[in-house]
Amino acid sequence: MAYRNLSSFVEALERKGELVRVTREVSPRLEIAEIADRAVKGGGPALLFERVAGSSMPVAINLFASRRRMLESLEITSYAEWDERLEFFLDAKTPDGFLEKLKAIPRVTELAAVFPKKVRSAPCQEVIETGDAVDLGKLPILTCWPQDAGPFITMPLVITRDPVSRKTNVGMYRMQVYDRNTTGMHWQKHKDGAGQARGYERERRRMEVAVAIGCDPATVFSAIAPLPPGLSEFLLAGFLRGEAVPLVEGETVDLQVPAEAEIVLEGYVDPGERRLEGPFGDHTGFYSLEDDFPVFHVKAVTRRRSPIYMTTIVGRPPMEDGFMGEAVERLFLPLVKKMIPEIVDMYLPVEGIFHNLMIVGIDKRFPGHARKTMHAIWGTGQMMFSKTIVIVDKDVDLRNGRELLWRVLTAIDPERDIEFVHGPVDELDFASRLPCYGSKMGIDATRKWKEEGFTRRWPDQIVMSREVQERIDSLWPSLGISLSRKP
Ligand SMILES: Cc1cc2nc3c(=O)[nH]c(=O)nc-3n(C[C@H](O)[C@H](O)[C@H](O)COP(=O)(O)O)c2cc1C
Ligand SMILES: [Mn+2]
Repeated sequence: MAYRNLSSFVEALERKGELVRVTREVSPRLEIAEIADRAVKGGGPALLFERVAGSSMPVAINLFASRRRMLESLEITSYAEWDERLEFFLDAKTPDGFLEKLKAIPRVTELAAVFPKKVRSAPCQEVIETGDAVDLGKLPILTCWPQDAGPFITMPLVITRDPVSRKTNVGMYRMQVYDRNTTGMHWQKHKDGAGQARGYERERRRMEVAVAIGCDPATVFSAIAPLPPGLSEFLLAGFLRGEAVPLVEGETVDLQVPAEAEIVLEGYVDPGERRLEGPFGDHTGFYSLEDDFPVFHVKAVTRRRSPIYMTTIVGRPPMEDGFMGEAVERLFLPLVKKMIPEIVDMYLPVEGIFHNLMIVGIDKRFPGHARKTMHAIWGTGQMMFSKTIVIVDKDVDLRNGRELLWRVLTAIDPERDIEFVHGPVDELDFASRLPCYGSKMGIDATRKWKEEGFTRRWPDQIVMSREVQERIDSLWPSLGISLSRKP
C-alpha cells in the first residue's frame, strides 16, 4: 500500500524505530541544521522536531537520510527489486500465448492505475490564506548555515506548466525567503523549470507557480528525478508508489497540486524580474555565492489544519541528498543501460556530489569504446555535468576504492588515456572558468587493445592457482599463523 501522505510515512518510520520525536524546543536558525547534520553523519534516525521556536508547525528532516529509509520510502527492500519491476516494462515484448498474456494482465492494469487522478476536495486546502494573511514567517523555515543569506525552503516541489506544450513540470529548486510573501526561485539554467520560464519570458507573460511542501515520499522524490523534459514527475511518482497521485486544482492558479500535500504556496514569477539570491551553504560543502535569480511572489498559502513542515539541509557530504542521489543512480541505471548498452554498472561516490565523479564499468567490444561511452554520458540529460568520468573494464569492483585506484592507475598512460572536453558544467561548480561552462575529464582505464594502437603485451593479473588455494585452505588451521585481518 502506497504511503498516502507525509504523515503516513512519518508514522511508518516511527513504528520501525527509524524516527525520533524531539520535544525540546529548538531554533530553526542553525540549531536544527546542526542537529540534523550530526544525525545524518552518525547514521542516526529521521527527526521530527515538535517544538520549533517561533512557529506552531513541527519540522520533519532526514526522512530519506539512510539507504534503509530511502528504500523504505520507495517501498522496496533492495534496488534489485526495482530492476526486476522495471525490467518487465522495459523489455515488454508481446506476450506469447495465452498463459503469458494472462500473466501480463496485472502488470498492465498496474500501469493504467498510476496516471495522476483529479480529485475535487483536498486536505491541502483545509486552510486557505490569501492577501495580508499570507505570511511565510509562520512556517518554521530553516536558516541552515552561518553565512546563509536567510532562511531557505529546501525541499519544495515547484510545479509549473510549459506555455506551449502545457505540460506540467515538478522540480526541487530551493527558495530563499525575502519577506512575508516573496522568495527566490533557484531553478538553474539547465533545469526544466528554467526552460519553461524562458518560454514565458519570450512571450513576456507572467508565469504561474505552485509549490508543494511535504508530500508522500515517492512524490517528493520524483521532484529530483532527472526525467527528460516533458515526462511527468507525477506519473513517475504514481509508478513508484504503484498508485496514482491525487491532484487538485490550485485555489488561485491554473495548476494542479498534490491533494495530500501539507502546505502549498501559490503565486507567480514575472518575466525578467531578478533578485540577488544566496549565499547558501550548498551540497558542494561550500557556500554557493550570491547571484541573480527569478523571484516568486506568493499570493496564497493553502494547507492542512495541522501541517508538518518537511525540509532537509545540504552541506559537506554525506548528507540526506546523497542517499536521494544514490536512489536516482540505482533507479535510472536500467534506463541508462538501455541507451548506453555497454554500461554494466556505474557508481557516483557521495564525495563526488553527483556531478563531479562518475565511475563506469563497461563491456568493451570495439576500439575506442570507453571514449564512446564518455561522450554518450556527456550527451545524456543531467549526466552532461559529469566533471570526471572514469571508465573501467566490467570485472573491476567499482565500489571497492582500493581495487579501483589500483586498477585505474595501473591501466593508464595519462597523456594517451585522459581526454579533456569543453562544455556545460553544473551551475554549482565554483572552480570552472565561467559559470556553467568549463572543462571535463574522461579517463579511459580499460585494458588497451592493439586496434587502439597498443602494440605491447598487456600482462595477466596475478592470481594463485585454484588447487594451491584449496590445499592451503585445508592446511591453514594447522599452520599456527594468526592474522589480524582477513587477507
Ligand atoms: C535537496 C535538493 C535541493 C535541490 N536544489 C536545487 C536548486 O536549488 N536548484 C536546482 O536547479 N536544482 C536543485 N536540485 C536538483 C534538482 O531537483 C534536480 O536536478 C531535478 O532533476 C530538477 O528537476 P527538472 O529536471 O524537472 O528540472 C536539488 C536537489 C535536491 C535533492
Ligand atoms: Mn522535469
